Amino acid sequence: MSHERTVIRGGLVITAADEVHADVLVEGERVVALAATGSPAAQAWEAERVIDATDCYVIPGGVDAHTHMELPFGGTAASDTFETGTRAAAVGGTTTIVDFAVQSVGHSLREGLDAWHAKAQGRCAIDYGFHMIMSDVTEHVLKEMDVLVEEGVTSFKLFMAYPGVFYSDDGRILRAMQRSAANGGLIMMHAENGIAIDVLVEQALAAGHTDPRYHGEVRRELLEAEATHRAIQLARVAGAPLYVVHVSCEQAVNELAQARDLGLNVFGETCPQYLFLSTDNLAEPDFEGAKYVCSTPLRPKEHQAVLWRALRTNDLSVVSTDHCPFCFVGQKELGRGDFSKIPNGLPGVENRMDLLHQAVLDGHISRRRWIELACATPARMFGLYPRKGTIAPGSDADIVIFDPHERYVMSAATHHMNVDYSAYEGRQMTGRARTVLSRGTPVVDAGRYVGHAGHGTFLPRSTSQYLI
Ligand code: DUC
Ligand code: ZN
Ligand code: ZN
Repeated sequence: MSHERTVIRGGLVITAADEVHADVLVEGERVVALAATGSPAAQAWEAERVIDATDCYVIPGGVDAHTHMELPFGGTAASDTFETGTRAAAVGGTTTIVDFAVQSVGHSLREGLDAWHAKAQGRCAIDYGFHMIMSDVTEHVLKEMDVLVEEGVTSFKLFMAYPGVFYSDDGRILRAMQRSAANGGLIMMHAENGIAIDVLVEQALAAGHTDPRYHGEVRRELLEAEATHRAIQLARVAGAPLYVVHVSCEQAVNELAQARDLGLNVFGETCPQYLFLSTDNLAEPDFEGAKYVCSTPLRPKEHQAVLWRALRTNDLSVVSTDHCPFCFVGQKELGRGDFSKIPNGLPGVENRMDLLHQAVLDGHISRRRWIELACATPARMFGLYPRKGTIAPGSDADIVIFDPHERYVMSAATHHMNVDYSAYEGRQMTGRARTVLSRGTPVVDAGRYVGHAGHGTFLPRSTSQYLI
């Protein structure tokens, strides 16, 4: 292993805990020391590589705990591979993803996990871990959960939506929660009542309501709130913690807030699309709304203020992307004339850190909360802290030199994600990653990708550190 030294001089180091003007010393793949800029200790450091971070922030690399590279869905597959998706993540200042391996119905967790290892190995630009999607909770699968926890796949996603595909009924959910209560795994829940939604889909199509905006109408807020409530009660019965993914609306936030007020270990995640986009986008004419079809769906913009408040009060504690891109041409178009055939998902892995910085500028969250939501808490929640999610002696040198003044316009013409549109096309941004280190190696320099496929390694994770 290389013991090359890098020193990052003159920046404002921001972690979830502190903001300090400090220089950072990196040796090989790790951070070894921080010292006040200009102090004798910092001045004495010598290094092969010196990075000038004057007027910049020095922040931990982003941890995106919810991505779906190459996910097979709706007869097609997400358009970013592990190679293109992790490259885009790096350019956007994210140095760790936790993606979802998928168990198919009738197959074991092992088969699903092996398949996802094969897709990712040797292809990633940054480090990656896996959660496991469970689509078929049998006695054998419950036993496999214990083995996966031992292997560092310590979180499991269940779906109350998508009957016939990923769906688990309440009995299967309860069994998986009981198992996770015993083995330390964390259950992640897609909380929407898919059985009821499918009735509304059928009725909408029969009434001739085929446009993308009906996707938002049938996936009712109440059906997200109801499923969130039910998931919380099942977790209580099982004595298990619960992490609810992609929370989109006020009614679901209220369920989480109530549970947390009772002191339950229930956590919520939201995503930039629910904070910055709305049903106005889903209603865009000429089928353009299909670009914004994801589940849970976008909501009327009144919900955004509720989500921001919940991010401040910690009723929501993580922002990840649910990155699941499908090209407009040839993929989203599968649903022309039938919104239920539009593949569900939005691109965003490249945009999250910058959008949340925009939220700092807009006064929604503080700089430290930005880092907490995007780096530290996801690392803790999924057993990666303090290796990831902070800048401290002993941590991996996953570091972003972030220029908070640089202006640019988000656009599909310039982004690195393998998708033919941007959900944020034309948005004026202030602040972006200038240099990105992944375990001490530059993967982005002057905003340009300089890494390589295969640099990223698989991260076996410990169990959730949510209680810490
Ligand atoms: N939601 C999406 O939008 N895409 C993939 C899976 C999901 O739950
Ligand atoms: Zn989901
Ligand atoms: Zn997802």
